[in-house]
Amino acid sequence: RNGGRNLPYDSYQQIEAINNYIDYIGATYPNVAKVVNAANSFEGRPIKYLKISTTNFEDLSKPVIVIDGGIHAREWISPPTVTYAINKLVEDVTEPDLLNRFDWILLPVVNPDGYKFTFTNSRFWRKTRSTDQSSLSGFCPGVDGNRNFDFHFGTTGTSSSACSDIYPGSKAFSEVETRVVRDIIQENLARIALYLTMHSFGSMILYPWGHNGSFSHNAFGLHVVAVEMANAIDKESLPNFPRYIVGNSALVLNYGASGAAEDYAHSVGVPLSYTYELPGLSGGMQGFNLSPVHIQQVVRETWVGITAGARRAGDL
Ligand code: ING
Ligand code: ZN
Repeated sequence: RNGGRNLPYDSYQQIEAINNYIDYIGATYPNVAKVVNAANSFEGRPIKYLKISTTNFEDLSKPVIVIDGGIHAREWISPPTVTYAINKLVEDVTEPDLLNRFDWILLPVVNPDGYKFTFTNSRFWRKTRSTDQSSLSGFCPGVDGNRNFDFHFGTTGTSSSACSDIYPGSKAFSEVETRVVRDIIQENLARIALYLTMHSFGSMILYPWGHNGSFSHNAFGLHVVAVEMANAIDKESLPNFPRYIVGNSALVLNYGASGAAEDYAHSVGVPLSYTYELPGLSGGMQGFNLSPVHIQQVVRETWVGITAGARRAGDL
């Protein structure tokens, strides 16, 4: 499609189109965008992200903002919120201060194998597609990427059955897909001001500690910035969209979950670390099937939330 030039926002985005778009951006805007082919997924698909920087990541005083999406395969509204952020930072630059003040790392699809599988085989697949976890895993492939991080691994909100949707894996970072996120965080740790991981659904902005509902040393800052992001989104939102709820992950969801990306990033020192639960507009599995007519609205209002968080993180 157009040499990768345009991604649709009136239908869901295929993995091949997202990868072509990332390559197109890197080739067309080499002064601000660098493609990183971080690794190949379990099934051999590239896991690609963009480093967006006016100084080629050489000004070590700039804060870094990291946003990932698509760690859970069926949450289709997540990747377009990240590709739209790429568009707003590189192509349709209406807020140049955001490009100048920060370096950005944008990873639209952490789990390309699972994402592909939801288009070709099984719409509500959540996990990765790896099969090397245990003897059982040949029958039940896949690991929950958002239980696979190394923080209180395998303690709460997980299942030791490989067939479960919340199977955390045989050990922390068993999955190449989560290792890519880990390495991004580790390589930029000193400078990451804000980490966002995009999920659906529920219209929530969640912060650590997700494993047990306790509050971190930075709970006040986490809460204040979350409220500001939610307020910014709600100002752009529509009457038929629910208002965003903000709070500690385990308290808001009413379940704790260990090994989540949000907790890992915060535990290693990222001061502001959040899970976005994007809008679903219906309950049950249909919440993952947000009608494509709503993609435009969600990506636009989510970008407003991201910009509010970025500006506040840059001021702290
Ligand atoms: N929700 C997250 C999940 O992995 C979450 C919620 C986030 C729990 C952070 C704990 C910590 O279950 C979705 N939709 O995946
Ligand atoms: Zn999720």
